[in-house]
Amino acid sequence: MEIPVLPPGQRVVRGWPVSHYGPVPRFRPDRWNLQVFGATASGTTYSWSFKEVLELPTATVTTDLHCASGTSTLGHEFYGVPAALLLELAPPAPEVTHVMAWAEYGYSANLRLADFYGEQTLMATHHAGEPLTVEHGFPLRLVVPHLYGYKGPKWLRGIEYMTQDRRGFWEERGYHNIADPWTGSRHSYQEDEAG
Ligand SMILES: Nc1nc2c(c(=O)[nH]1)N[C@H]1C(S)=C(S)[C@@H](COP(=O)(O)O)O[C@H]1N2
Ligand SMILES: [Mo]
Repeated sequence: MEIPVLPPGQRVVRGWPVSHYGPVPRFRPDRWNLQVFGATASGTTYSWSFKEVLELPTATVTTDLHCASGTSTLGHEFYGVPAALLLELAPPAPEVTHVMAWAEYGYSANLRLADFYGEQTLMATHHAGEPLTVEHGFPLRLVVPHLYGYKGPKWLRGIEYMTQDRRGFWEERGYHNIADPWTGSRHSYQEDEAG
């Protein structure tokens, strides 16, 4: 058996427990869209129906997931639309430095543009060959493998291009603005530490 390499302070839990704040939203295909808004290069807002999202080019990413509370789940195979592709389809203005990923009910997570652009960052529609379950984010979930789980909104609905940083849901509630698990950057009070 392969011994997993875990970020500091993490322990493996079996399977794939569900964890999030608040209720699970109901998917209404007729009302659902994915929007890219804020500082787009063209000044316009972009919008895709779920059917249109399913027609976009896809990639597969296999990754472990690390929750900032200290649990990790291993070997997830996600399939969906690379974030880098969205940046091509809806180019950001040159001044854009960060994005806010928005989910149903106002959940949000801010990311540096470079983290969103990361080659593993994916807007997943499928997990292990099956559509995501609603508890794990159906119809669309952001997966940012190199950051703690709170940077990956389930029930993703929008990407806002920002010309300066602004804190998202957990980042406003004591969690680290960058959320790098490999440096154990869990809490906002760690932000003034070197590195
Ligand atoms: N919309 C939404 N997305 C969310 C959260 C949330 O509360 N709301 N929690 C995040 C956190 S802290 C983690 S660890 C993962 C958990 O994902 P899972 O339930 O699929 O294991 O979802 C992330 N995405
Ligand atoms: Mo988490």
